Amino acid sequence: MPAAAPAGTYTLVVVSNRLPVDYEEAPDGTVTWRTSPGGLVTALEPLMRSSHGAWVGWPGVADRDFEPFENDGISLVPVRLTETDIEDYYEGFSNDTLWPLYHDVIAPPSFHRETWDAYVAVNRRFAASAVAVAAPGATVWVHDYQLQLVPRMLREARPDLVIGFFNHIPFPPYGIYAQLPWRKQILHGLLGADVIGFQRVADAGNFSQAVRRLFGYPTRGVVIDVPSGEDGDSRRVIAKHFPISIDAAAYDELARRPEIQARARQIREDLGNPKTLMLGVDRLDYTKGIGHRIKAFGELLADGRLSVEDVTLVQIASPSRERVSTYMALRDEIELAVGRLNGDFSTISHTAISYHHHSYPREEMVAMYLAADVMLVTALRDGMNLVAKEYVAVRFDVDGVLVLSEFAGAADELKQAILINPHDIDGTKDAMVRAVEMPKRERTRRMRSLRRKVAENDVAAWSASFLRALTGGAAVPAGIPDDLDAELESLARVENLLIALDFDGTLAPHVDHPEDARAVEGTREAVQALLDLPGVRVALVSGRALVSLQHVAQPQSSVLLTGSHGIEVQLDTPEIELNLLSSELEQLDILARVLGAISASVSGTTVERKPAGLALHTRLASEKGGQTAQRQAREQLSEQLPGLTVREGINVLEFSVRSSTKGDALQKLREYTGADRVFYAGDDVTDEDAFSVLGDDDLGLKIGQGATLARYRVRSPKEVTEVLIRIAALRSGQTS
Ligand code: GDG
Repeated sequence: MPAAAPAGTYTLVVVSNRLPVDYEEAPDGTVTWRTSPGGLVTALEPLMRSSHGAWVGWPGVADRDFEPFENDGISLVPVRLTETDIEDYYEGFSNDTLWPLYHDVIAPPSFHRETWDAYVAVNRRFAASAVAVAAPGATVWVHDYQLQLVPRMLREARPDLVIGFFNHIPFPPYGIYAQLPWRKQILHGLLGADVIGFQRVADAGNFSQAVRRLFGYPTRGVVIDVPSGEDGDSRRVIAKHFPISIDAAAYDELARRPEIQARARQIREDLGNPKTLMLGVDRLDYTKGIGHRIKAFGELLADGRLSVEDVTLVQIASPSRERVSTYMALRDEIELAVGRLNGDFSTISHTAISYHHHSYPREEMVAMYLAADVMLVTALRDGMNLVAKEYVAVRFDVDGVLVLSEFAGAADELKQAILINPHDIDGTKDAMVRAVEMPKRERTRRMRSLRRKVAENDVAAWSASFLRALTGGAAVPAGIPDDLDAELESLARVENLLIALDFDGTLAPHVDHPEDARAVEGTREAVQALLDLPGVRVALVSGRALVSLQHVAQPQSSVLLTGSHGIEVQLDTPEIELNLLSSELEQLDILARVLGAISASVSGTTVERKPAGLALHTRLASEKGGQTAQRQAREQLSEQLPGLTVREGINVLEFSVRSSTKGDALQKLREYTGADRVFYAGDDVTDEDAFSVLGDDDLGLKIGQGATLARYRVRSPKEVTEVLIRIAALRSGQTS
């Protein structure tokens, strides 16, 4: 990101409903702002400081104008909300329409046209505030369901911005989403972003499905092609899961403090030192399954499987959305259930449920987590559930049992918890008893694995991976980064390894004439060194036609080849696999005629024939000529051959009669080689299709700048060759 920005503007702008500060006014009128210690602030604070960032949001006080100010080194830009805005946009549309709808309609959503109008108006206000402080080319990261229209509003006002959106709550299946009268407007709003982040794979999938059903835009894996103009242009939008996390080290550190451990002991003592302390910590919300938990606990006491002499349940229900009627009713319902249960089962010396309807300081929460033998997370639907992760992060003693609903996003990662379906009361009861009775060894084994997960993917890793996918815009330094080098060591050790490489821009620098492209010095030797090692296969994955790839790359005979974005495949035999239908051959003829005519009329453009399509190269044309040729090609072909696949590369526009991507090519190669792990390197947008099919264990390497799904990045083909040499050396044991 550029370091300098015009005065009053910022290169990174975060937009969320609430600013991360609380307003306090002393009786004498002095105003102070206290940083509210949310996970998001912790995640973004260092970045905000180092990259000249600002945070746009509502300061928590209605009907008041505040000038932008600085707090704890972060620039804060307050957005004004009136009492009516809060009622209609926040409590109404956000929390009484979107919240229940997105949480699988656990409570019935209300649909009111007036609250929708307020939602649009307030989103516009947030967008305007962000536009006002965003430097040219700035990155703007919008958060959560209250602001889903903001990405599109930003793009319309400022096409120069890089726009990200993260949805903290689930995205519902189409059958539910479709109920929303404004379903198209919301999707359209979100699709203004370059990257749309979700908590779970399933959420991103639901979103892509809604886009297909409502707009018919093509989606491939995590990539959505969104038409961006009249002339058939499209933008690539990435919709992918980025599971959020917590500052695990900070929780661990707090838990190790002697005063907090003393407090944990005190809590147990105050509760009469029960054999087992169970804990629930939630905002008082109907999505959290507090009622189900209480019901299961009550039945266990009634059945005599647990007794109040041995087990106490502490339930923290922090106050939330108290002016929304569903929440008022929920509070009555929960408190009635707690009262009944305590009336039935508590004794003078033992309380069955110790219930608390307040908020506690973080230190007290940590002490409670430490004191609890069993943590109950029984959400009926939850984006992630950070409480589950906090419990794990606190347990430095590697003890304690987490009972976790499979309907919380955290269940995708925390597989060593006891996973439950909270709707199944009998199953939940069995899980609770199992947690109480779990032997120490099993507790330790599970908790160790849970702790590893949470420590590895902490909130800093979360925000870094989101921003990496979003921007990737910073200048890339020369050499192999340290973290990549560390990962190469483990990659080099796997039994069956597939090294798949794009050619142009990855092994060979881009050149004016495609036939002149050659791999950088040392590449051939590096590839040979890899080919000489047992268990290693090397493949080239190119957009070029195979004949052209063979001509420029001159690969060794044991290199596997795929060309034309996976349409042509050559695997250990001289034959090239490719089948075209007669209708596809006819389409090819028309394509050749149209592009031939355009190329003849715009100087500097050339047409390359490919097995299943043609490419129009504009690298040597003037900028205007290139644009004209590409526009004419799109216009004429969208009329004459509407079903064609169009792909845009650097100064090249490709049309194919058969749709295939480098992702398809890579899948085929993975299957064929039976590789345990895959290394893929590429530089172009078309390589994103390959990165998108990589698994957690695989390694993606992007060459150069630009948004990417790859985890690592190097500057140029020279570094790629260095990486290949390094893998070969590590695998052959020629290095320490
Ligand atoms: C939304 C999504 C997603 C609670 N009571 C007290 C207190 N807390 C803290 C917890 C935790 C946070 O509040 C709650 O986070 P959750 O993730 O559990 O749930 P939501 O509030 O519904 O959050 C959720 C999250 O966004 C992030 O993306 O995980 O799925 O619904 O950190 O510790 N903290 C203190 N006192 C309390 O009394 N100090």
